Amino acid sequence: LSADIALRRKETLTSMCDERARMLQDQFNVSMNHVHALAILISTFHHGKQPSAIDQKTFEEYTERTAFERPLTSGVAYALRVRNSEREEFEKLHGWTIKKMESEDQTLAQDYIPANLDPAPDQDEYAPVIFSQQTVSHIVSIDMMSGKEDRENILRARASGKGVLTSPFKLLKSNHLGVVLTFAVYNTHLPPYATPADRINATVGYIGASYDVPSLVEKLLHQLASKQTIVVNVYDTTNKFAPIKMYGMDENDTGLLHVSNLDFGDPARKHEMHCRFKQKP
Ligand code: WA2
Repeated sequence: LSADIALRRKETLTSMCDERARMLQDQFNVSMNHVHALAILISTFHHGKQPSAIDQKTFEEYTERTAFERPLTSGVAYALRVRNSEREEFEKLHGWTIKKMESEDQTLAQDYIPANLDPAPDQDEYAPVIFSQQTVSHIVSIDMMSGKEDRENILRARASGKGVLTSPFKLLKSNHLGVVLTFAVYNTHLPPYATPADRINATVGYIGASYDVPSLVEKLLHQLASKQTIVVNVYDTTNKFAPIKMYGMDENDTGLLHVSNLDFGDPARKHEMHCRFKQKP
């Protein structure tokens, strides 16, 4: 194989991989901006109005009609911050108890419904989902602080005021790995220099979006009709010694590999796209 052809092959792989990585990153960024706007919508029309202008029906209709603004997401939901001292009143008002997030086998069961879940055990505070897009209605009433990944996201989102991402984990009622994006909702308009303590104090709830990564990346790559040519894998490389595969088959070595960086907007997480040609030259 001449050096000239080899070089051209390398350039082709680089540009195909970079293009796909940029598309994925851009679509992720577009969704993130819209989820951020939803946090402001909740702050303005739910917490900022007496009585609230948003109920489950309004939220469901609005999020369904604006779903095109959030490519790659499988659903959005709003969880309210509830202190233990407010729990009884909250539960009486809603007519249901705050539920504990349950084990995988329980949530994968065909007849799984939140009403069958156990009540959340006593905690200082909870984050029960009160509004949801219809696609994730199975998380209504579940305390999002009772799930490890969701809890970490909530704590980091409210202290930082930024959109934050979980590591890949198995989402409820899904067979694949996904990630959750969280923005805190505050009861006042906080200045950029607000301290973490100010932010934690002013927190009233959390808006979150779930990304079913395999099916959404698949859909994106499908639009490009390049699947005969290259194999794409997406990794969470936050821990570079233990990367987590979020999308793709086992990489089989066909020689040339190109790695494109992916920036999903949370500096605490690192992601990469790995591309290879399907066939050896
Ligand atoms: N949304 C959908 N499926 C899930 C999930 C989740 N979290 N966690 C596990 N499976 C309401 O950060 C607040 C959404 C959490 C937001």
